[in-house]
Amino acid sequence: MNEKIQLVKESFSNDLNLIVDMKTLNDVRVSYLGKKGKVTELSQMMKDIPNEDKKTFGMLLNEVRNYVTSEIENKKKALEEKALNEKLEKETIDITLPSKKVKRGSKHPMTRIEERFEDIFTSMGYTVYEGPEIESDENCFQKLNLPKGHAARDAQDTFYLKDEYENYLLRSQTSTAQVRAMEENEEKGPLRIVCPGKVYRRDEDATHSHQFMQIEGLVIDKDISMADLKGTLELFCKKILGEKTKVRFRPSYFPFTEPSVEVDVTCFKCGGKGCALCKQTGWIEVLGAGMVHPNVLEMSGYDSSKYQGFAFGTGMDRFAMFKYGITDIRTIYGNDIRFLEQFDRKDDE
Ligand code: 2U9
Repeated sequence: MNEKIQLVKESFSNDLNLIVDMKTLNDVRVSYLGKKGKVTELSQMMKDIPNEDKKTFGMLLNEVRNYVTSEIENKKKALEEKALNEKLEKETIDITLPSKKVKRGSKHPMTRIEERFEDIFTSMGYTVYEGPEIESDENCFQKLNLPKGHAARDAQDTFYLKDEYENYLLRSQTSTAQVRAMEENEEKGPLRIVCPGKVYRRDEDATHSHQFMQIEGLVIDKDISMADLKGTLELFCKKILGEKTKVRFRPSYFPFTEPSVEVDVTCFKCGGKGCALCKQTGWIEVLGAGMVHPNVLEMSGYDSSKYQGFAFGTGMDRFAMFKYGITDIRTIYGNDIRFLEQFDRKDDE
């Protein structure tokens, strides 16, 4: 009987060499340890073994079962390791391959101009203050000394909301944000802010877009005079357009300022000699400004006998057009990537 066990062991040792993959491993396992397997058959013989031999037979049987089980387990582990190594070998990543080119974005010319304006004014102690684009008629016109029916409203015709929102519109100037800042200032004390942002007008041609970018400033304090306005705007023009720039102030009219001025600078193309850009005058208009009208101060709760202010405004698109030589404002908003990329890494600002 014990020889039978020895034969099963030898036969298993030979069959081990047949194992080359999981399928052959399973076949060998079933043929020894399965229901009708050779080791299982040996166990079933136990009942026919004489009692005095049972112990030795049992020991040898256990030994062979353990041997078969552990060899099959070893083979299984070896096969799994081999498969893993083959997989790793196949899936090796070549880290020396050049990567896909990442396309770099570029700053929009309007973002560049806006940041330049903000840098200059914050360096003079101004805070950037922004307001919403949908505004009330009150903030956009009435609080700026433009009551309903005022003739100057025509120049700022915009887009109006309908039905229950008919008192709301797309703001035609960022002065609405300055009005908000004045109303929010509970002490009714000093203010020094610039308000950049989108504004809307019923306008459309090469130099006017239905939507453009404005920046307006407001300074309120005691003892503010036209001299502060002139000094501030002269400094600003020199910083943004170059130290050689000369500035002149012409009388003008705005409902929200009194007196009002328009600000011209010497043409940055010809230096003031006269060319096509400045229409041979040597000067280019760049800003509107004035001393804040007492009515405007009073309507937002300021005591106009104690406080004065100056304000100014300009279209940032106009500056972008000058600075980058853009001839049609519509290209700024066309989002053609070939146009926008031209301004990438321009460090001349
Ligand atoms: C308050 C009081 C006064 C802002 C000002 C201008 C003059 C001006 C235009 C120039 C070209 C805007 O882009 S543009 O159409 N702006 O000329 N803006 S004074 O005056 C204010 C603002 C707010 C409370």
